[in-house]
Amino acid sequence: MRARFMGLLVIVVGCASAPKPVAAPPPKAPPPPPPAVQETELHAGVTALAVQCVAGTAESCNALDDNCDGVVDEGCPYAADPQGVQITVAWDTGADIDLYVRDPSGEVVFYNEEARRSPVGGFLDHTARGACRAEQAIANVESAHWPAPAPTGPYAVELHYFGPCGDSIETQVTMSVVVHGKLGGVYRYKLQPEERVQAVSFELR
Ligand SMILES: [Ca+2]
Ligand SMILES: [Ca+2]
Repeated sequence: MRARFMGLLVIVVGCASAPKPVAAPPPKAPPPPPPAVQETELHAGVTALAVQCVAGTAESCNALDDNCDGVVDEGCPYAADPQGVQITVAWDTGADIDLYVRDPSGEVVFYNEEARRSPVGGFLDHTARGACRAEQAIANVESAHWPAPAPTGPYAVELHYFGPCGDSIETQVTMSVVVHGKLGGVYRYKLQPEERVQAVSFELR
């Protein structure tokens, strides 16, 4: 009886130690490239700026990539996330300029506190009133952000010269677009008092 039991034990141990075939993992597909700015349309008078930067320069909060790293205004109180989409405008007078962006959801992202996020996540991460609220740390920059992944589709960037807050004078506005840490375009336009204009539109795909 004892001998028969031992024989069964040997058979069980032999089955447990048999090597199992290991399936090779399927090859990973490379990730798709991030979307890029396509089919840009500029309003009359809007100019596209060539790259104006010097590697190693300190970055200023001015809607420009001063240090040539592809990211605009990193280190400023906005633009904390270089992924997704960032649209930044800066201007050179004490005027109160407002940024409006119609995004791929069809809704407009602007300073309205009650509509802080568009259906695709867009919001203004910095608003400003120029000399109307000169106590603001950065009073002549507005910036909009869409978290990653960058929503694809049409974007329309509109500017409004809301109030002069002092002299009513022509104001030069610089606009920049960054998509997933890559500069998609920099533009400039001279906005007249009370003017409202769809300055730049583009497709992200
Ligand atoms: Ca930079
Ligand atoms: Ca800058």
